[in-house]
Amino acid sequence: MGKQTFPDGFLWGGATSAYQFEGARDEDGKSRSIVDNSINAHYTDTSITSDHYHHWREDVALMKELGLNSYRFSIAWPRIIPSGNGATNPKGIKFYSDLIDALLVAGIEPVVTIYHFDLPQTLQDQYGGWRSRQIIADFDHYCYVLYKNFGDRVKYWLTINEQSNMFALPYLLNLSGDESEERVKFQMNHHMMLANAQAIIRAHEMMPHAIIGPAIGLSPYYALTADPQDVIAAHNATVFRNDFFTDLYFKGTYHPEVMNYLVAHDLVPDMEPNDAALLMNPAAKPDYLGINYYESKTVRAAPRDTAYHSPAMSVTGEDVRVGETRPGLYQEVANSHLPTNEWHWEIDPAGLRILLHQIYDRYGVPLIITENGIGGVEQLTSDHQVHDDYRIDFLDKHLVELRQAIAEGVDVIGYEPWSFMDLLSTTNGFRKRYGFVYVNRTDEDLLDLNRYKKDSFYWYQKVIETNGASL
Ligand code: BGP
Repeated sequence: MGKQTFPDGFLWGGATSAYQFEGARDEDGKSRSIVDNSINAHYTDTSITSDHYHHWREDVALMKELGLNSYRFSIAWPRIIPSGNGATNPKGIKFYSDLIDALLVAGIEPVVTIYHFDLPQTLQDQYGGWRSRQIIADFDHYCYVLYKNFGDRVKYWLTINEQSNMFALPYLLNLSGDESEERVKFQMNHHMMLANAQAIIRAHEMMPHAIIGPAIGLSPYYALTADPQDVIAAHNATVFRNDFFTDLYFKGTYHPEVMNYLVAHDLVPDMEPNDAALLMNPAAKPDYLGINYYESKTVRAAPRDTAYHSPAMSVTGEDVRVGETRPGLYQEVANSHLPTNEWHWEIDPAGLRILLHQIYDRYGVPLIITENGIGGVEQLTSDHQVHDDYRIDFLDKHLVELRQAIAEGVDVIGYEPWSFMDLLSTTNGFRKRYGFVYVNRTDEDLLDLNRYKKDSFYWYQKVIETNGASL
């Protein structure tokens, strides 16, 4: 590999998720998910979004024109098994089966997320969703259905999206974010870890050639100053926000510092005798790790008497964002060295390289960037163009750092920026756009849903064509 390019066979892609992109919320037998029911208070709902469900052929043609050789999308559990744990929906199976076939014909490798926040509401109603151990068997059955129907054609699988960020967006789990729910969150997390392990074991059994692992939202944590107390705070945040999750994935064990904290605060989840064996089963070890990277985080020491604050982002469509405080451990603060986007997310391309080194040093497994991108308010010109130079600048700088990390020895197999096409932002609706392709609609008005290529489309096309040499 020359310094100027990426490895041969590098996966160049783009990402989306079902509830943000498909629409057809109530069509062809699909039931509602918890996110369908929780995301509609402050901007448009999930009923139509980008209407990919009805435009998928055109969308795949655009992917091909862009030059993608891979595409990350998620499957909606309530479209495949509307009751959550009963009969499969043939129309749901057919939709994804046709999509996968069309992708393969176009030379695009599907990278399939099994779970991207959209738990069937029926399971939430029946037994509290992830609060209950019953979810593990139901998730296993859902995975079985996916592997049986698509395993012959899909090689790359992602189990659960952003397990760690579900702590940051408690509404995604029907939680309020209060400290009183800390125990529930750790219990849900335990169930997700078991479900993840089971999903990987089953994948390895049913699809020996598959590559499977979770996709997690991660940030490197910086100390605000060289005060050793701040440095310890950065260590603590790294342990609680990153290592805790990734250790459970790759080592099958609770990080000792987190476990001590859980014991001291009476937060240890209920566990059963076989749980440890399942988590540590060698067949449950992920083949790779998907990393969603948007920004780094900076922390300082938080005295014990500081108030607890969950890392909640308010889902109001407004620019509200409050960092996390864990008393005695760390407190998130702004980093004055970094510019921000319109929603105060800090822009830090070098942070990607730092993070990749941290994770690769710790686990030594192949990595894939499953999300990375910048959202903004955009204007379609009268001649149907979108001049998104800020996106080109953001992605260019992140790809340069990614290329550098690879040159320094980190094994990164692909890049799936968020998002291939405009879709419903989880926290800001259609006002915040992420795509290479503009979708002509707003939160208030569906307009014609036409697709228009942005400037970044042509820029990314060139990057892919030259395997990164144009950067
Ligand atoms: C990640 C999610 C995506 C997407 C992205 C952008 O956390 O996995 O689903 O939403 O963030 O965030 P937002 O839509 O809130 O701007």
